[in-house]
Amino acid sequence: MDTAYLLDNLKRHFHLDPASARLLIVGLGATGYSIAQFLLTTPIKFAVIDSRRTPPQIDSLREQMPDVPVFCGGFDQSAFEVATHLLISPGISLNEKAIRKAVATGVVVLSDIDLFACATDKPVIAITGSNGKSTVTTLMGDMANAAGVKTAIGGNLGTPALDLLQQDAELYVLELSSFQLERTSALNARAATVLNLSPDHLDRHADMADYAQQKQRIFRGDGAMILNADDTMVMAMRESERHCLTFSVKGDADFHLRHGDDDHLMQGDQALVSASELQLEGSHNLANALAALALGHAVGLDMNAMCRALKRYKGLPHRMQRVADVEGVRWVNDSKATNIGACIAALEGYRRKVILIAGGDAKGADMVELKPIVATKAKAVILLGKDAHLIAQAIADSVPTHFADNMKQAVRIAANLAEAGDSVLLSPACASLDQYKSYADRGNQFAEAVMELT
Ligand code: UMA
Ligand code: ADP
Repeated sequence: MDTAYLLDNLKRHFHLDPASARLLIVGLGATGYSIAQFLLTTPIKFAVIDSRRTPPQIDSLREQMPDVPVFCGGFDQSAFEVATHLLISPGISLNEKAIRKAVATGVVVLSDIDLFACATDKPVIAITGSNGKSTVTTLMGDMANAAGVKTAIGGNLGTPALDLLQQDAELYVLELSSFQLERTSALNARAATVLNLSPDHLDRHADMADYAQQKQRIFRGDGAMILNADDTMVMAMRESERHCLTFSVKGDADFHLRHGDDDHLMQGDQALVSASELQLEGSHNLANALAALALGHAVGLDMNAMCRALKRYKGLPHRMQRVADVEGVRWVNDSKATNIGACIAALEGYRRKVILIAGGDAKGADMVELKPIVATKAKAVILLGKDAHLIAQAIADSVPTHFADNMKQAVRIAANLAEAGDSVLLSPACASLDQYKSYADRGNQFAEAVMELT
């Protein structure tokens, strides 16, 4: 890494003078630890604080960096009082009292993504949206590598952005959450997209307008804006003086679909690839494919190579993943549907009515939005988790509803209801953490319960 380049950028963006700055890393999870490792290679002084008694990375930190001051078990105001800059992990709300107090006294907030942006001059493709981020990020990575550009992918996807710098890539593809964007101001992506917007994380954001505003921060700078022409909230972000490319599965756009017996993905009037050649299911995935093609085009990737990678791309587990066909019933795991938008997209993809397993932590969303699609696409709904009764109230009378205590029971109820030719879809519209370790754990428990039927 070019330290002089980094320090110059940090001075310009954040008035950060390495001689006098005292950084406080707030949070010692994956992000906080990646920041500590990164700062250790610079002359900048820092300390770490975490509200948990034993944060996930505490042992590694104490072993690798014994001289770094660490405060655990609460946000001690005195640690904040000596800080000039706060590097706040995405899992921590900016509304924390200690943070608000520090900000009120002029302490500067920045993120790991800011450090990343200040450290590299390589092009970045940045991807956000309520749904499809991980799919587009991984697909984009495959496409860019297929086009012969050494590419590293990460961010909200899993590998913290700063860890990617070790890969010395020619192009970085970052998946970014609203929490990461909320505290990021120095990123100037070569191409960026907000894939779509539907209610999510409203337990942390004040309202939908605030959530959208944080997502919009991905467009800071002067790179290409890739916009979903089918989403009015996203289109409202368009800046007329910027290079913009649009994508649509419904109408006209720079990257669109030509409908026919076999839909074609198009760039203008040029057919790129037919939908039947793809291994991805559902029209939402055609939108994702068009978005990735537009992003890649904006940074100059070879179109043929991108289309080859698209045809090979199999999708990610726990997203509309076929688990098994048992006695003529198809079981589909869409456990990653952690919000209403993803569940709606899943149901929209079905021609016949399905048996839906849903529920978990609704994260403050108004579940009434599910009612119309459930009424037309579900023949029964099985609900579990913290907000099961809230969802039942929201979809009242639209469809027969059952309650289950756990996934095994939900699968058994579904098996009793299902007839040959039916599909049973786990697409919870909720986060999993009230009952499971993660959405993957929830999906795995679903798959295991289905396997027990065979
Ligand atoms: N926490 C505390 N006290 C602290 C610090 C954290 O209680 O002092 C809690 C948080 O409330 C949260 C958990 O610890 O429940 C993890 O928070 P974190 O900020 O330490 O998270 P990291 O381990 O750094 O992981 C984060 C992203 N996690 C979140 O935004 C919650 C990961 O996205 C991301 O992969 C990682 O950085 C690398 O960039 C995960 C995620 O769930 C997959 N993201 C949400 C989503 O996709 O919906 C936004
Ligand atoms: P994210 O990283 O934004 O959570 P994923 O690619 O992991 O997105 O997909 C999460 C969920 O959203 C899955 O249930 C998937 O089927 C659904 N999904 C994927 N792309 C879209 C899209 N463009 N619109 C709506 N739902 C989508």
